[in-house]
Amino acid sequence: MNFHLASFKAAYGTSSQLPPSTGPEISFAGRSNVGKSSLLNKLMYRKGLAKVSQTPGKTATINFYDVDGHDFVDLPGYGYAKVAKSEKGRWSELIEGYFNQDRNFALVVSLIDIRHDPSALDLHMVNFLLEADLPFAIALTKADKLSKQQINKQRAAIRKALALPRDREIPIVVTSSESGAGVDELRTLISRALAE
Ligand SMILES: Nc1nc2c(ncn2[C@@H]2O[C@H](COP(=O)(O)OP(=O)(O)OP(=O)(O)O)[C@@H](O)[C@H]2O)c(=O)[nH]1
Ligand SMILES: [Mg+2]
Repeated sequence: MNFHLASFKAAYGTSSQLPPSTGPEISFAGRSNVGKSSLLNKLMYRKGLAKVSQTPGKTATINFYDVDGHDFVDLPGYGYAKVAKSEKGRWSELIEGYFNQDRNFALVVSLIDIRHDPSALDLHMVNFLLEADLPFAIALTKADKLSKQQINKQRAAIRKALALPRDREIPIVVTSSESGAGVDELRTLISRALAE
């Protein structure tokens, strides 16, 4: 699979506008500002294809990208406290609306900031993915901000907090969109998920 072959496809503001899956798709979920759009750009070898911002809440629509014939889906971030209540409702409608559809989920990449313990919403997301029995992987983001020792400590702490079941192999990838760490590993996971 050639991740260089990437282009923007479409943006949707409500889940009812979403077209049915055209094939197996790869989705990126995580709290606002965790680094979803940055990681997508890194995966696609593109600097500004997905819009990145220091201000949380940059991605306010569901954005579809075509990567070598496969849909990659950048979801709006959850849990941004400063967003107006009406916007929060619209966002959760978008995220829940997306996941509640009968879509062809090949892999959900659930992003969690490696510097912090998972938030209640992160736990909610992971529990939903487990209960819905969707294929997913955890990407721990912003690893460039920690030392090697801190990375190992946080990876273990987050794994414990997520209480992942032993009978399902949920990959946890340590990533950085700054250094590119873990990005190839994630490409391999994605390619494999799409080949299944
Ligand atoms: N140091 C460092 N900063 C990062 C990394 N990934 C993202 N950032 C920064 O974190 C901020 C948010 O990144 P985005 O990629 O826009 O995050 P997002 O999850 O798409 O945010 P929303 O669209 O608001 O949900 C930006 O300032 C990025 O430059 C990383 O791996 N390392
Ligand atoms: Mg974004």
